[in-house]
Amino acid sequence: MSAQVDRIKKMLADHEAFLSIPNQPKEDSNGVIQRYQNPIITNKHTPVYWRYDLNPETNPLLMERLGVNVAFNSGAIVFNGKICLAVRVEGDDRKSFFAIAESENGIDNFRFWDHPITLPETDEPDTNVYDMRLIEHEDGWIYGLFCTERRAKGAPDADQSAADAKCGIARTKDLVNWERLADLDSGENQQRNVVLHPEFIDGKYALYTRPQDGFIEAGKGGGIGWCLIDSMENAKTGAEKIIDPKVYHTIKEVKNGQGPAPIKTEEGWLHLAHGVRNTAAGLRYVLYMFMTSLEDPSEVIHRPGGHFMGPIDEERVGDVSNVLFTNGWIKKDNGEVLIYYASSDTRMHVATSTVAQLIDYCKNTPEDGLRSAASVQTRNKLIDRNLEYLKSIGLK
Ligand code: M1P
Repeated sequence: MSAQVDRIKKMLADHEAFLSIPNQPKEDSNGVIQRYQNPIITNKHTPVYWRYDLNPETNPLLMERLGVNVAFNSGAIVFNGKICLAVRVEGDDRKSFFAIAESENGIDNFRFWDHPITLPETDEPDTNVYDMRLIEHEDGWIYGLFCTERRAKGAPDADQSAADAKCGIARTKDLVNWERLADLDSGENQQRNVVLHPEFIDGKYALYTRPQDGFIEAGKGGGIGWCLIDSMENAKTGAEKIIDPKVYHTIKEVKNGQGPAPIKTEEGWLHLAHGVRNTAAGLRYVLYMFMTSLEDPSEVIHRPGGHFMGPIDEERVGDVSNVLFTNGWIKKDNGEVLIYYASSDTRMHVATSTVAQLIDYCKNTPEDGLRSAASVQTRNKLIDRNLEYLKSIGLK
């Protein structure tokens, strides 16, 4: 008995030491964002008492009972002065659930709250829920919009992987007690990456959508959509307007999706999204940005070309390799922006930037010219300006 208690003490102490490791910025930066050395949340950050049965009577060998496979795609919010992430935790049974992890500085020392979120179900139980966006709406609620998947209606017995995907909606005031609302009725069975705009538009709620016919096939969809709805209760989309389409031979040729809710700035709304392209090695997911107008958030005013962040180094490898995905970021009062992103459907990272840097990036990164010749032209303009400048300061 006491030997078991000693082992538990050591496990808890080792875990505490692991959670307390400080996270330092990586040495290099492109001047737009600053990556950090360590992932901020992994499966190993989940509490020991979520995974082990600690009672010697029921687990004399102190073996792990309920493994956690990965911890990734997290929504983000400042709550009671702490940075809180609604982490997508996936057990070894492949079911995802949401759990809040909090940190003082948003860079390290993330700790999970004692229990995962108990998310109420609708009359049609979810098989799997994932990728919650946390949105503090001006109506006073914190909304959690997420994807709910159930086995595809009418799928033949032989096909046990086809899924219908809808936008699930829940709301809370304290991140503990959640009220589940009806799933978004968009007349579609492939609706992922739905995000609520934080402000009313013409007295209505505004949603970023992603209408598709299948996991890959866009069909009549194909891009980030926008629609206004009267209420979040029994929410129903009307006409969806595509505001940011997928485009041939770009970083979003296969599909794209809004990341977190956009950040309001004096010069427009900053948007972070993911774009997907096809490769011989499978799909590649990168992050990209754009800006929309303050007067009309469905009007794109800046469209920087190419990816904002792509998977690098250890980020490239995981359960679904070559993927960066984001559904959370935070603007601090001092203008700093904490960008929460997951790599390869396995772990969470943070990168930092500022509102000023992100606006500069969006305004001054040339648009994708959509042809190799146009790309060379754009690059030559930069080279010529630089050579002239270097000569003027005697360095060429
Ligand atoms: O595996 C990569 C991502 O695939 C899906 O994103 P999308 O719907 O844009 O293709 C989601 O399942 C997401 O969770 C996952 O990270």
